[in-house]
Amino acid sequence: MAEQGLVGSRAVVERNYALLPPEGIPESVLPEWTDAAARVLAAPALGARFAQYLIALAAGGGTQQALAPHVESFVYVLDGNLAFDLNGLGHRLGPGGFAYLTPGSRFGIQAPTAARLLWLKKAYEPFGTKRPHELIGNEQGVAGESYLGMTALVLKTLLPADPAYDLAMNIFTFQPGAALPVTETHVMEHGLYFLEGQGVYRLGDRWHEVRAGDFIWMGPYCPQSFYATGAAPARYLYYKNVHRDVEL
Ligand code: UGY
Ligand code: MN
Repeated sequence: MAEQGLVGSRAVVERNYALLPPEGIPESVLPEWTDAAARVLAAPALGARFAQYLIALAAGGGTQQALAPHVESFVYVLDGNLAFDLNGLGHRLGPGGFAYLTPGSRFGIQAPTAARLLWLKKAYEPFGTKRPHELIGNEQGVAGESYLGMTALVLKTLLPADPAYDLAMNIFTFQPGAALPVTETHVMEHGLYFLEGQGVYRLGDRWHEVRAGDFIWMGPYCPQSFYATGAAPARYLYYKNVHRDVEL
């Protein structure tokens, strides 16, 4: 989409946040994947303490690999269907399907027809002897809850609120005109993928127009708020590091 011409772009990269519209992110080849166009949305080079990718698979594309022993991962299917093998067991993931992969997991992905997925990886931070379990689900099977009593904001938490897990993956749905009630400023990071709709996002001290397909990285203490505009609900999937004390 070249709507903003040669010198215009909504992309912003600041020390503590980034807004990356999809049209500006070139494809990367990841050697572990075949017939896959990967877009690296977040990486340590940006300031993030995790990596996140948007991967578009052609029919027959996929991967067979193992995570590093200290690395956990989350897979979310945007569209298409995947044959998904996790530590030797076969599953099918359709749109809205997700998987949490424990550190060191072996996994295989194969797309019989074209598919797109989000993939997140981070170093697992252990707490005592508690360890997370792998999980397979679909967001359609997860009940949403109204956020802070506001019925126009619905939050789905895809992973258990259990200190064995050091990350949250949530889907927020805002009815048109709904907004976060405050400007948040917190130590946790976010990797946010805009699934549907549009709105304005406050990042730092500026408001930015955002819409489906955009990615936002928010670093620690990035002031943030959101206001949904347009006629249809706005929905985003976001990562948050949780359940761990500050390391000194
Ligand atoms: O969970 C959160 O921190 C969430 N309310 N933040 C956000 O949507 N930017
Ligand atoms: Mn937040």
